[in-house]
Amino acid sequence: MPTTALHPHRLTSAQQKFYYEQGYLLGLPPIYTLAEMAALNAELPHLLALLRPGETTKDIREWHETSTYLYEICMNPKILDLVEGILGPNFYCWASNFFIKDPRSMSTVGWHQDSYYWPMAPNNSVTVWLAFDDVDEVNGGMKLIPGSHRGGIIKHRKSVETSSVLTLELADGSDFKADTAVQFRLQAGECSLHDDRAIHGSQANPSDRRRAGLTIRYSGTNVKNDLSVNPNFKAYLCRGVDEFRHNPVGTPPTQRYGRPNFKPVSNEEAGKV
Ligand SMILES: O=C(O)CCC(=O)C(=O)O
Repeated sequence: MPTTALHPHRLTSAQQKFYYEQGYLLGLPPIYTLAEMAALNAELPHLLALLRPGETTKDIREWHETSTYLYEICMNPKILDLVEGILGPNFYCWASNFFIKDPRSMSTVGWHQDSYYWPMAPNNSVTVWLAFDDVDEVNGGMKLIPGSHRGGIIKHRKSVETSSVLTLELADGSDFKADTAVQFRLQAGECSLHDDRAIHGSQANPSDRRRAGLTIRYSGTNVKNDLSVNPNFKAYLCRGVDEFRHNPVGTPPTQRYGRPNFKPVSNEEAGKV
């Protein structure tokens, strides 16, 4: 029996080749059944209840460090099998955050490359975008420019699209061609993978359906965070060994829902870009 039949989340060589060439992967087997996803969604209000006045779901960053609810998702063996297919045997998890667009939300995500925001080197990180809802072009699903991860890191400019939840973005036409984008479509419980250099973004959600996804970031153990920019960075080894020991190691959470007592800092928030 082929290995993939026993372990459907282990990537085939064709999937790996596609990812390395295109910078993303879709069409993966579900991580959670619809019933499991419904249970996870039913728990989400407990996490949202921890937001403080003035905060939004975008402020749920790195709460996997203090919530077993999120930590267990980040360490789901099915997700780790997918990531191992890209990063190899030794990798860690270091970030998680929600991108939630409520029904009729005009909020967008401007075109960007994740690695422009991250004080990390080298570029060897994968994002898992786990759908909490069915996601498509109608409710503002993500779009990505295939192959754009091979074009280098481009200087971002201040967002002109004020609806964007990001303050920096790339310009359609001069930096890349938006009409070459692939539309991501996922059912709740499914996920996509993308490279940290791939150009991606998303439109508003004019529909009456929520569009929620959890992004989880994984890096090869060779990737080092710059603590002078992001001092509270913690690596949680997912698979293999950390033969480089570049980063502080995190302690797994013990409570179901909790929030860290720090805010992560990106290059942009530190005024480095
Ligand atoms: O959810 C979105 O629309 C964008 C997500 C994103 O920018 C990311 O995963 O880095």
